[in-house]
Amino acid sequence: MAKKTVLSASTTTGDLTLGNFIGAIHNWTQMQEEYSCYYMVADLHSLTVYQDPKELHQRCLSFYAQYLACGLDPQKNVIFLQSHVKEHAELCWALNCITPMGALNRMTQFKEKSQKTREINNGLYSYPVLMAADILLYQADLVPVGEDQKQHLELTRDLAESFNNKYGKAFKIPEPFIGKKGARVMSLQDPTKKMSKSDENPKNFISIIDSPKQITKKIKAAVTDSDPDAKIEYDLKNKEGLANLMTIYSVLSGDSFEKIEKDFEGKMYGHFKVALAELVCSSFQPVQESYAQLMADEAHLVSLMKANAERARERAQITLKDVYSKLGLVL
Ligand code: ATP
Ligand code: LTN
Repeated sequence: MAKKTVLSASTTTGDLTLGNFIGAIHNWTQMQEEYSCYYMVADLHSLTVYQDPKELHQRCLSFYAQYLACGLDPQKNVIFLQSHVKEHAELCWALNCITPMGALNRMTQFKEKSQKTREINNGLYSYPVLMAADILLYQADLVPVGEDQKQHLELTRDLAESFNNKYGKAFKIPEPFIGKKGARVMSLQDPTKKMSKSDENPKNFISIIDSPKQITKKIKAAVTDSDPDAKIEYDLKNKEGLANLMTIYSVLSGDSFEKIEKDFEGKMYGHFKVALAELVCSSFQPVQESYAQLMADEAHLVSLMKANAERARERAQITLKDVYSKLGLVL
């Protein structure tokens, strides 16, 4: 039987965080053995918020290297930059023309992001349509994402069904794949808010390329609660800061919450934080070593990008041709 197809992506804003790693990339690396995977650097999506051109250029290279450093294999998977496959923008336009404005008005990420931005552009508004194009171009069966992307996935499914009903079946209906643990890693300073790589305050997130010193400092300063006993217990309602740190510990170590509670019985928050910092640093050490090596050979990185983009385009062109033909355009 043919392997199922997986597609996922991250936008080129900031550097990948511990939240992206646990909520997304960790699952991506596990899926690459079993599925036919497309992992994309969503550089076009990042343009919805102003990016300094020089910084963006550098960040695209850096992001590609961060994907590979996290263990994604460019021979086993297709790992590419969105802007290298022009079919994304073309399918996005076709989908824009069947997207009800009302559906976009309901997108919570747009509502949140537009509150933070002074100039709201059309790209930010139609961002979920480009995301739908990313997924549908490759006929993805599964889309591994964090919880924040669930609503965008639902829109993708609605658009695919709507097109299939109007013009004939062109798209597979994708399913979201949301991990059981760590699908929503929270900010270190405000555990009611999602950890986000574009956060203005770097104390809120840990980047996968932060130095061990920075990682330790940020974890030690993470907000917990005022329990006088500082008991290590998983209590999402009353101890959300600690629950977040325990979730990170659990995903990275593979230990259950019960085991963590037992191992840290009688210990205080400070002790747990030191152990967590050591675990995060040791998990990121091989990633950081590999990242440094990859960034030292830009020509090699670019040649990998180009070869992978060619493979992505081969698949994307098939879907786009079919869509254009179903729409009645002259091929
Ligand atoms: P930005 O701050 O620019 O919105 P982000 O940190 O939210 O960035 P994205 O590029 O939007 O990251 O997301 C990449 C992937 O990581 C997506 O699958 C998303 O669901 C997942 N993800 C993002 N933040 C978290 C988080 N805090 N916890 C778990 N998964 C996350
Ligand atoms: N919008 C996503 C990034 C993204 C994506 C995709 C995720 C762009 N295209 C396709 C999955 C599939 C986000 O995480 N902000």
